[in-house]
Amino acid sequence: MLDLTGKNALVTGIANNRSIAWGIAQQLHQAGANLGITFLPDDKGRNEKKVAELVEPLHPTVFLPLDVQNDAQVAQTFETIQAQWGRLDILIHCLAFASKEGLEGDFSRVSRPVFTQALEISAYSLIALAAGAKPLMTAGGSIVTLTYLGGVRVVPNYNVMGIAKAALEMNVRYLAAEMGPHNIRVNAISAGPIRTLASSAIGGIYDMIHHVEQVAPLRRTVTQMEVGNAAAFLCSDLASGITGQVLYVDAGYEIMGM
Ligand code: NAD
Ligand code: IMJ
Repeated sequence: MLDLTGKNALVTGIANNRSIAWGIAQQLHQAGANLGITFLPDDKGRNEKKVAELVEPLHPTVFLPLDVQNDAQVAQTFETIQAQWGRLDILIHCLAFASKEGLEGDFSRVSRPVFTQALEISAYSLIALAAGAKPLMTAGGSIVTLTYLGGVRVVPNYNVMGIAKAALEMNVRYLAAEMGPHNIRVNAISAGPIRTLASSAIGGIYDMIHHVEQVAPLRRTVTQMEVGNAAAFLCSDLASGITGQVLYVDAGYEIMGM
């Protein structure tokens, strides 16, 4: 049985009810985990209000602002967890960002600042959060991040995010090697395309989703809940022998060559 009772789980990346992180948070809650939720703060506090209302039914015992570009907020997150929970068991990294110019046009035109920001937010942040989590995962732990096929194959317009996901997937392997002796497992889920804030803003996304529906072995896309189920599995003792892996939750699309 998938049981996360008594486990403390920190979930990043919830923006709204379409977020993949929202699907993951619901499945972790259903499996009995105690939740901490972070939100990306904005000037008017709108995000905080929206995310607070959304997650209220899951009764999070920690609720914190976290912009991964802000070192003080990263440090504060783990100080609060240390003080409130004493121990962390699960970390969900479910966030990415590239400036729009980095997601269209000729890849070779990507500027240094666009490249640097995409890599910092989407890939470096996993290292920063894993480093903060490590000393709190005193009974072992599980870290899960979200990646996409565009990090290993060329997907139109994914451009700079493809490089960020390639770096993220390699981060998973180096972190898994470092943290394995502490019984901390680090894995990624490579999700197929899902309609979220991050994907709906992309030109041609509906055609790409339609293509997956025609070609993937299951002839459909996947849901946030299916990704959430895979994340709950990876965080549970059922996955105690799995680390450093990229698990495709994509209706089988990745195996197809034609
Ligand atoms: P989303 O827009 O709901 O989530 C992205 C999250 O990133 C938001 O909550 C946003 O607040 C957060 N974020 C951006 N910059 C941040 C920063 N500086 N600090 C902290 N948080 C920040 O979209 P989503 O599709 O749920 O994306 C979640 C993850 O899933 C991303 O890593 C994305 O690459 C990955 N993914 C998405 C798909 C898809 O098709 N939607 C497929 C595969 C992988
Ligand atoms: C993103 C771009 C191009 C093709 C894409 C995507 N496909 C999919 C996505 C086919 C599925 C969504 N995805 C996997 C992402 O990781 C998206 C990341 C992202 C999205 C935005 C949009 C708004 C913005 N910046 C972004 N940064 C990262 O301003």
